[in-house]
Amino acid sequence: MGPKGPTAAEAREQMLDAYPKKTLRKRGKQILVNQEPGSPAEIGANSRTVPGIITQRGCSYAGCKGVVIGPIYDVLHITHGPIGCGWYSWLSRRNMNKIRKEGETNYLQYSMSTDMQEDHIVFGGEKQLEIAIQEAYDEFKPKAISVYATCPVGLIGDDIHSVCRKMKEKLGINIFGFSCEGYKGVSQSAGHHIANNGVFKHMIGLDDTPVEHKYKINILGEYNIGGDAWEIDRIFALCGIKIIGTLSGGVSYDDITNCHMADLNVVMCHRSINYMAEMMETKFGIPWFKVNFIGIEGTKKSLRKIAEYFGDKELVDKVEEVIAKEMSEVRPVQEDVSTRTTGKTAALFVGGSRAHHYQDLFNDMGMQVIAAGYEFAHRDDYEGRDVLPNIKIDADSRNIEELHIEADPERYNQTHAERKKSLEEAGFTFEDYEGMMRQMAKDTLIIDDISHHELEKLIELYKPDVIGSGVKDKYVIEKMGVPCKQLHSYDYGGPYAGFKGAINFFQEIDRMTSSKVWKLTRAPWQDKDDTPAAETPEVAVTV
Ligand code: CFM
Repeated sequence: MGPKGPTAAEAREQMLDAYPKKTLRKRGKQILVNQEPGSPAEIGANSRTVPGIITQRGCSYAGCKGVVIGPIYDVLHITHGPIGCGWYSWLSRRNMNKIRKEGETNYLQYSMSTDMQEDHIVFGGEKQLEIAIQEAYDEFKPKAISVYATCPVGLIGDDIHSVCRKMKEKLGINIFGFSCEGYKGVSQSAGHHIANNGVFKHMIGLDDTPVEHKYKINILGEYNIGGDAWEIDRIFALCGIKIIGTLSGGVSYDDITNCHMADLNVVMCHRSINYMAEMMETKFGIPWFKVNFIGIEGTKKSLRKIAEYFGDKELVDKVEEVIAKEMSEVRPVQEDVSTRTTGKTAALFVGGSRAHHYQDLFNDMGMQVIAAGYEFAHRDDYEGRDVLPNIKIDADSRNIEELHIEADPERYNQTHAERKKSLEEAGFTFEDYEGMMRQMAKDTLIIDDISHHELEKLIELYKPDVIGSGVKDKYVIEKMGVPCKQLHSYDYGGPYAGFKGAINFFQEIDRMTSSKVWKLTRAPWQDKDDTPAAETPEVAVTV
């Protein structure tokens, strides 16, 4: 059963119809009708946004400081730039954290900035940065300080890296900088790559203390939004698997410096951290594969794959026991909710991985995703990693450093590499991301970097029962009478990962899509006579 309304091809036509020729050609490559899921078409992803069409994208600084490194709670993060960049990246993403051991520090509630003024822009801001690092050190005595360049820093040419090196030597703590000027690349995705490079160069591998545990893993690309990482921690603790580091949700500096001691990396958000997975494998021989803990089917599959990787019967049995126990709580909720949600429709436009991951959760409740797209993902996140060799490198991507990594002569773990080889021979897959399009049904719409015009058209044509998106369009969507679930911040809710998270999500989506309120609301322009009153009524104003 397909959605009510025009065919996907007709809807695509109508979305493109309003555009001038050049925009139409460009957007035409970014709006596709999904073909047979086994053979995804080429999508024009990771290209520059057409100015003026209202994108949801963020900047490179947001991807670096805001997304990947900012959540490390005991590194002191200093934004080198005007105050606005620091302000807007201050706790606006719900990467939650709590102190886990006594004596630990959490700096996440602070926003540190060099507060650049006009004279710093004119005469240079390096001195100001040096003063800021000294002041921060004197006040907090942190283990490490990271510095982030904003647009003006790149424009005037402040050398943040030499200031960091100088202060590192002077203060004797780890201090490093990121050239993540907002304008680099076409979106926050560039900032992810810059962050991965910096974490790898300045933190990974600094602490070789062995970790005694039979099953040691890292979770890469999980940022603990709304407490997701805590739910994943809970499940792994039940299974008896040790997580050394979750990069970078609720993670400490020490966890990161020691996380190369893991036997396996599992990747949640492929977009933001695939670089790290690859670099860790090349240098330390740690194999990786993709997982998804959003959705009960995804969670079960991911847990089973991890158990299979270790290959111990004891672990395989334990994982099955945990799944059975958890499912006894999830199943009744799923069954109840599904009686109301089955057959309903959703559309998802989020970031670089959630527009895919959340399809699992909607499928768990019998809902159909009729249209989906990322804001800033690349072709591999849509079409699968096998297209990687065919992706053209353009000027915007060339801007970002590719680190040349080699196997560490002493620390490369041959045993892991051999285990990987033998498992592969038995049909086990590593480095495996199939992308969004293979999972979506034929004739659904795939829309990259959706514009407000296209989103409005989509609502007008299909009126999905719910849309998963972000704050930039939440209220536009709701004014059109469709409930919107923010899938970046979770609207103050969550967790949605794992088993308990699925229960939360089922209940919330059920409430949102079953509520009658959406049918009762009317936007002013929907009323026939919505012309403004001829006279403004007098209002008494008391001062
Ligand atoms: Fe990865 Fe993310 Fe996402 Fe992302 Fe993000 Fe985010 Fe996201 Mo908002 S790292 S790509 S840059 S899963 S902040 S936790 S929700 S856009 S889909």
